[in-house]
Order: sequence, then C-alpha cells, then structure tokens
Amino acid sequence: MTDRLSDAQSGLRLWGLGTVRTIRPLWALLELEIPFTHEEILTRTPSMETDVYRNVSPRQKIPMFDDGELRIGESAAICLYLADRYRDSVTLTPNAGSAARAIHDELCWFAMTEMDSVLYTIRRHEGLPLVYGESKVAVDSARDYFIRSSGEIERRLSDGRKYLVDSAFSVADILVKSCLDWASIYKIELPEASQAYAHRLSERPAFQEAMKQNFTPKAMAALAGDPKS
Ligand SMILES: N[C@@H](CCC(=O)N[C@@H](CS)C(=O)NCC(=O)O)C(=O)O
Repeated sequence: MTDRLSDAQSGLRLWGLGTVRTIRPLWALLELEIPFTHEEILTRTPSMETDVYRNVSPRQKIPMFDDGELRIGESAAICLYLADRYRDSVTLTPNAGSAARAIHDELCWFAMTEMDSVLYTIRRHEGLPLVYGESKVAVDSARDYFIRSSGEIERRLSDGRKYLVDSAFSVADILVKSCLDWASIYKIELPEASQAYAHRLSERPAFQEAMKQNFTPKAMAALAGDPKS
C-alpha cells in the first residue's frame, strides 16, 4: 500500500487481508452487502510498517476497521459491531438480551478464547520460530487442546442443525468456521458433523467471494514468507 489512502465510497474501511483473522470481517461485510474500501495491508510485510499504518494500528495488527470516526481492531469485535449496526436487511446476530444472543455470544467467546488463541499458539511456536521460539511441547499440547475444544462444537452440531444458533447464520458461524478451517490447515482432523458444517458454510456465496478477496496470490506469498512476490 502507498501512503495515499484510496478514496472511500463510504466511511467504512477494512485494513488488512490474507489471514484467517482478516477473512472474518471481510466475510461479514460481504454477507451484509454494504460497500467498503479495502486496504491491502499484509502481515509481516513493509505495508505494516508505514507511518500511515502505525497510526491506524499502533499495536501493529490486522485487521483494523473504520466507520467514520470509529476505529476498532479485533476481528470478532468488528464482526459484532457490523452485525449490530447494519442489521437492516440482513441479520447476523440474535437480538440483544435474548437467550439466543447469550448462546451466540458464548460461542463467539469460545471461538476466540478456546479455539483461535489455541491455534495461534501453533502458529507462533511452529510457524514463526524465529520470532516466538520453537516449542514442540507447546504445539503438541495446543493440538490436543484444540481437539478438546472442537468436541464442544461437534456436540452442538450433533442434532443435525445447519447453523450454530437458532437456525440462522450468524457471526458465531463466521468465527467458528474460520477456526475450523484454520485447524484444517494444520491437519487437525475435524469430527464428522464439524467437517460437514464447515463444508456447508463454504458454499455460501459471500464466503467464496471473501476467500477470493482475502487470499490473493500476493497475500498467499506474504503468508509463505515471501513478501517481495
Ligand atoms: N485477536 C486479534 C489477532 C490479530 C492478529 O494477531 N493479527 C495478525 C495477523 S493474523 C497480525 O497482525 N500479526 C502481526 C504481528 O503480530 O506482528 C484478532 O482476532 O483480530
């Protein structure tokens, strides 16, 4: 990216692409069918190091998101904000205060703290040894822990439901599906209902478009550690 920001058609701007975390808000935006500007910030490349991006994300992380004066990070928080703020024609969260919302939010927290953070242990101690140190013990125990977490998702899906909450696609599905896909990249075998669920969600047009926009050839090269290509 250059220091010149692209012209926003709306006040909505998503910063970052190319990772499991960035696909979450991108997928939510595409489900909601709202226009936004997408800035190509790629992790561990010089695009993270510009003054512009340091100003956007002093903690130097993607994704980040702007809506006018509002600027937030954290992929799950961005998805929840989008779902609550832009729920005119498409609904991605149950109503606040409902039992369905409580279960929904439970699953969102579960995805982030019992799935995402565990997978990030594998990423750090197997995929980024020069930055975080290599640790087979940490990686092996994270893999076991993830298998235990995925058992909880399997239990919830065992009655044959299509989506995790209330027969409707939601942010919880975005977060959990992204973690299941991430686990598959690490060759963690998913139980049967979880596999079928992840496959079903892959058929959503917004997911397929998000995959295309998120995992561009340049982003894939950056992920593989070759930011120059
Ligand atoms: N919990 C954050 C994690 C954000 C995160 O760690 N992003 C990674 C890319 S997936 C990143 O920016 N890494 C750069 C770094 O840690 O230096 C979220 O879900 O948004």
